[in-house]
Amino acid sequence: MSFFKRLKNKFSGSDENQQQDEQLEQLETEQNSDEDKDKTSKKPKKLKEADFDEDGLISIEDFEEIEAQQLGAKFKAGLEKSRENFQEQLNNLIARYRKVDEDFFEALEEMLITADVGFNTVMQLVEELREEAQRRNISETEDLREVIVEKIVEIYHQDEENSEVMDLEDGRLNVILMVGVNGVGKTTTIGKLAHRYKSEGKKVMLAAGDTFRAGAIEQLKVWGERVGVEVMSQSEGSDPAAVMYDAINAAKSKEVDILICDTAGRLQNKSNLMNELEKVKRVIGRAVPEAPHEVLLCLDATTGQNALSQAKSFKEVTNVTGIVLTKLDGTAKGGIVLAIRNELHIPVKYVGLGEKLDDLQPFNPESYVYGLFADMIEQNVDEADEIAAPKSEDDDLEGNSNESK
Ligand SMILES: Nc1nc2c(ncn2[C@@H]2O[C@H](COP(=O)(O)OP(=O)(O)O)[C@@H](O)[C@H]2O)c(=O)[nH]1
Ligand SMILES: [Mg+2]
Repeated sequence: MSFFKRLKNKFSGSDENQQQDEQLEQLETEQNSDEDKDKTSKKPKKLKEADFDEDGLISIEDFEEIEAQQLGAKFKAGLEKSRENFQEQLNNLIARYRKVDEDFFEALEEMLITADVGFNTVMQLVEELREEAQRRNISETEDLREVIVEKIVEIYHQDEENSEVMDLEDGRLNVILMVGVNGVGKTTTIGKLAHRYKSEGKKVMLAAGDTFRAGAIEQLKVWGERVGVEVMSQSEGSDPAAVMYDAINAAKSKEVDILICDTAGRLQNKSNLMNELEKVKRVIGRAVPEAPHEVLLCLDATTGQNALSQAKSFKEVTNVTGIVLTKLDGTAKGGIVLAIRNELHIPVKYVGLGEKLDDLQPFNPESYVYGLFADMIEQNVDEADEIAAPKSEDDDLEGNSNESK
């Protein structure tokens, strides 16, 4: 099965499912004007009575299938701006340079750099494309589409030591420290994470460690109420390390599974930030060995290369274990994900795809490239299928231009 076909089946459902669903829908809604049935707005697999066992449960396979499709839909919606940009640019390139040559590769490099993919990553990616094109004897740019997308995933996987998986374990107090400059989305992300872990059945607590910015404590409390988790706080201006200390003790005595700590985002003065973060980490580490288990750096995708330099600064002052890339929905330059991964060697653990509670999703390179190229992937697969099995055109051959009998 081709790479595109595998992605399409995984994230948007196989055509077999789709056809069954469409038949079902038609039966349900009688005759309906189906002219404007939008191919791009596929819904996740629908369950039928036969999919449930006698206990009313669905199989793990069905569950995973639905989950993948929901994830595909989320990434597709969140990356809409980037997708429009990427697909349009790539289509233009392919139309302009029909033959695979140096001019094409140079234009492709330029396009990817403009999309925030990052210089070194672009050089590596395009170099590998050159080799692959030569090895597979690809001479038409049209035939490079799939290779380009496949290479993006491959490049992402190269950095093996970096895993997207969170270091969270059952049976212990897990501590997550959220860091990043003002306005990148730390507090919002904490709310979304709390919602996610709580709905997974975990006992979650939040610590209002941003005691510096006016309103920050209140903002976290609002999230706590919305999600239904407890927030430990002290008054504005108090020592964040003291907030953490109290929060950890409370978390221990209440047998909390996951404690998520908010922090202030001052980067203007690096040595201050370093001292503050160091102290916070020390206090946490003393109370819970090995903690914080995760130090997540929040970066705002819409700030482009600026996000990269923020990451470099934070990496200098604290041991960042993962990135949360927020506001991917707000940028057309979704290539920043690749730059972060390849130039900083820190895994992207979550991405923010919108402002709703469930718009924070675990990062995964395949759902990412699906979101980035979904229409192109679907169109490509459909065309390949048509070539493999042309539709019966008997009606047309017989000159029947309409269905009237
Ligand atoms: N569109 C969008 N907005 C986001 C996302 N994450 C955060 N925001 C917004 O970014 C703004 C700043 O967020 P906040 O959590 O206060 O940032 P903090 O200063 O780092 O704590 C808020 O208006 C959030 O709604 C996201 O993934 N998508
Ligand atoms: Mg905040």
